[in-house]
Amino acid sequence: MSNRTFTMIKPDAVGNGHIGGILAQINEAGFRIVAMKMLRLSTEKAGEFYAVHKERPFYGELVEFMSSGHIVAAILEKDNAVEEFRKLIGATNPANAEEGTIRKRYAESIGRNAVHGSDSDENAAIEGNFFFSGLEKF
Ligand code: FUP
Repeated sequence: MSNRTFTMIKPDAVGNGHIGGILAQINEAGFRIVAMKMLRLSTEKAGEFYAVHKERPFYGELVEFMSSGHIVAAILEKDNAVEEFRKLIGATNPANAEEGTIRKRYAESIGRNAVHGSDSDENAAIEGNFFFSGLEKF
């Protein structure tokens, strides 16, 4: 069990003005921000990040969406961070997400679903290192 996870606030939520609301909910849930930045991914970099989904039918749309506007990337810390954060964000499809979860509150659809959360400790480390150097983590 690791105490770190990686998240992105996706272009739909950034564009709809929900950075502040989502960060407040993350703070209230007891996560510490280890690293954070706002940036726009190129289609190439978005494709690289989601390479595990390359063969899935939604890959092209996912890459296009994730490079369509700015995102906020962050590394978060809390005991059992990966599992705790996935509980906080709710199901991939907001229609199935529990009341009060970030996706229930802010996501538009399964594709435009407001936030990313790592699905394992191993991926949390890989994804955090994709965006942040050692000098950018506190
Ligand atoms: P999650 O771990 O909850 O982010 O979900 P997945 O890893 O299964 O999917 C990664 C991203 O692909 C989702 F955030 C949104 C997108 N996706 C779709 O657009 N359509 C789908 O049917 C499934 C996922």
